[in-house]
Amino acid sequence: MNIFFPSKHQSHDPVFEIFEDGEQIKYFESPARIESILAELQKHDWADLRKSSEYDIAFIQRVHSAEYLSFLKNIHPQWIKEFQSESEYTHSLYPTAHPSHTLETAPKNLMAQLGFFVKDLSAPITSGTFQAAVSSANCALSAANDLAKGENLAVGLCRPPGHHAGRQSCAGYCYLNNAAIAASFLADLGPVAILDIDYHAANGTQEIFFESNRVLTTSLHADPISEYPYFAGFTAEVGIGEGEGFNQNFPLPKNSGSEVYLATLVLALERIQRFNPSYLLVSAGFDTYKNDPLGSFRLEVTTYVEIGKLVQSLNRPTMVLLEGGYDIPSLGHNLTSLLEGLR
Ligand code: SP5
Ligand code: ZN
Repeated sequence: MNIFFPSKHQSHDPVFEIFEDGEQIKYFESPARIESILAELQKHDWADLRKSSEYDIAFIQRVHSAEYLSFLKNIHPQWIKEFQSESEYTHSLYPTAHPSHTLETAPKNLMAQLGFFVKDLSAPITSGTFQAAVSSANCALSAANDLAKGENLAVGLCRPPGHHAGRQSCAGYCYLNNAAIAASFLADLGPVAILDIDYHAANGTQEIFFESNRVLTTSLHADPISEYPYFAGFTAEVGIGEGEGFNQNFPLPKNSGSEVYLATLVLALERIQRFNPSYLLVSAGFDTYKNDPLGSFRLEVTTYVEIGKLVQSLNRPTMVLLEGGYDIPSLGHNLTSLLEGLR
């Protein structure tokens, strides 16, 4: 099984994020996540580790607006040029003002653009962020290309993650929506189902395909009434227009354990089976693990084997992309467990 890793993820390494109480927290989403996973996967002969290929930016433009991509690429160098000295290359940019809901086009002013495109204080933009995000999207496209060529299982160790990124917004460690980019690529070949098993609701992925019946989006996550991303991930959000009935959320109470989790997963898989996709994309976050510092669920290492087996029972060409998961020492084991269940 090919497991693709992004070649340039290290260029994105913010120092801190800001939590509700104003405290600067050491940035949870770090390069060490990938290094730890790679170290574990190297022990398994079924894991063919490969550097991801490069793809035309046109594949990313199918999901993200030209204005947003240009913002991500240019905001940091423009800021350096206009306001800062070279010694401040390591600084990250954070929004300090947000527009009203009715503002539809991006403002010209740089600082105003930050508020327009950046939705929270967990998506700072550093000098290497754009390069790393593109590298992560290419990792997703590499896995999708394996399925297009007839492989049954492929993995993308995407970093930075993607599922909170919207068509023109970054948030929650996410800048480009890797899953949506890969799904758009595969949707030319047949219907695609996305199953998101990160602890947090897949609000970006949901937004991008909300009006589509070509890509079914499903997500199991902590109830957004009390957990990030707060404003989306509720059961009433089912899609609109042609997409009505093609988004399904499965919120679970805080502190949920393996039993309720697996029972709910069966419901999501039933919906996917009814959709009868040609391809299945699993957005896999491991912040559902019992030791995760950001999540409250209590999944065990063995739960991921069960998840893998249940997903495998759909018997579809399947790609797995990394989303969240912040207990770094357990990440490799948990991913390995999921993949062993899927094999
Ligand atoms: C990809 C992914 O897993 N992104 C998750 C982003 C979560 N950001 C949470 C920010 C708010 C954290 N509040 C914690 C309060 C602790 N008392
Ligand atoms: Zn998450």
